[in-house]
Amino acid sequence: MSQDAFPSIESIPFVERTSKAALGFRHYRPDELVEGKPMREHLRFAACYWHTMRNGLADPFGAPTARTPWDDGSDSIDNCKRRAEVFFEFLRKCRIDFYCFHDRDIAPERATLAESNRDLDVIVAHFEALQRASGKRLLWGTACLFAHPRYVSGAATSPRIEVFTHAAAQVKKAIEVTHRLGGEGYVFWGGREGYTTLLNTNMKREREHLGRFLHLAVDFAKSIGFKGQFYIEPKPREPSVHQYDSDTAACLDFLREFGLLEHLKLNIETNHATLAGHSVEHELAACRAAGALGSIDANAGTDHCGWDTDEFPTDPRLTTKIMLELLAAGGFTTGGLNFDAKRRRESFEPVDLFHAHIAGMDAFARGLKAAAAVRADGRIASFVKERYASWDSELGRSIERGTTTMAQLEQLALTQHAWPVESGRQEMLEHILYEQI
Ligand code: XUL
Ligand code: CO
Repeated sequence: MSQDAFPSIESIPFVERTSKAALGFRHYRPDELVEGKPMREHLRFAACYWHTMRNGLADPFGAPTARTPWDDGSDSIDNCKRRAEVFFEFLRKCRIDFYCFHDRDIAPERATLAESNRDLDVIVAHFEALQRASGKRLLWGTACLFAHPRYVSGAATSPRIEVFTHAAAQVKKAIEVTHRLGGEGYVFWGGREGYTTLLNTNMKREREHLGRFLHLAVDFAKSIGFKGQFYIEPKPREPSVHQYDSDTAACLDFLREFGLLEHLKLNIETNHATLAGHSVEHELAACRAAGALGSIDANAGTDHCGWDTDEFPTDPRLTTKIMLELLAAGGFTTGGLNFDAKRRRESFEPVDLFHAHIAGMDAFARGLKAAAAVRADGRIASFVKERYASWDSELGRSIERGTTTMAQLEQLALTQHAWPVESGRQEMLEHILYEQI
């Protein structure tokens, strides 16, 4: 296994909060118990292959800046293998237990599907060996159904049946290799499953095709005994102007409409939530209410620009809100915190990969401790409980059960002349919350 891509860095140490060490975890302690469970099991950190190993940090105005001395820039099998080794060295040194990938991140697309599959198998065998040697695990796999020009008008929602067919074959293979690597899940992010103008689009048919495509995947997974969790990842735009999986509500509606809700949970990404005009905690709460909270793509956006900037989530106020929702949902089962995040273009040195992930991991460890403290304190939860206490009455139960009619409510309302509404105390609650961080 490669040991020398980051020669000056050893396994990241655990340091005191006041330490001035350049690299060190100030909050993350994998074995520390929070609410009776080790931090590593609460957080289930994953690094993603596409940003960590394949993102050169180019932007629409400039060339890549990332320094990757281990990478010769070719798509040779040797280069793919070397990259994988460097990635596992990074996972080990940064104490990250899981990872995620797209098929085309780890092995190149060749001239034919058969050749692409053949080379993918060679690389997957290498990943298998690296996993075995390191104990690292695959959180989820996925297929890249958006980069190749054939997917210009969508994959499962392409107007061309040949493109749908190719996408199905690509997903079949991606599920197979995810299964082979013991992946705990498989993600569908819509990519180009949407449209730019209705003038050329049959929306009804495209949505039906997407529903059929997901059923094909579910049936195939069953046929090979893949028991991992399927996820759908909402995002409102980019690359399409309108995406069919635009936010949690749209995804839940889609899954229900096509009979898929029992087969898929959601993978919620912070920056996608903010692009949809929601907070990430809103999206997580919406998933929790539907019993569909699966996994999290951990990142952050910039308020001042409407793009998916995929920044590392370093703000403990953000991570505390996420962890509050996650703890309320009972924590992860198959899911985890996948850093779908890239360094800024100016953070181009290899050591910045460590700075970025450590900052994200420490922010989440801090958020976990703060969320647990908020729950132990109990004031916020009891405020919310008290706020709805009138619904715990006999009348409340009866309305909730559906055994009260509108006419009965009218009778009550005619004799009722006061509405004891109370202050929502938002500022007080925010004060309590931020005190714990
Ligand atoms: C794109 C995005 C993807 C998915 C996996 O915005 O988030 O990387 O997470 O395809
Ligand atoms: Co994502």
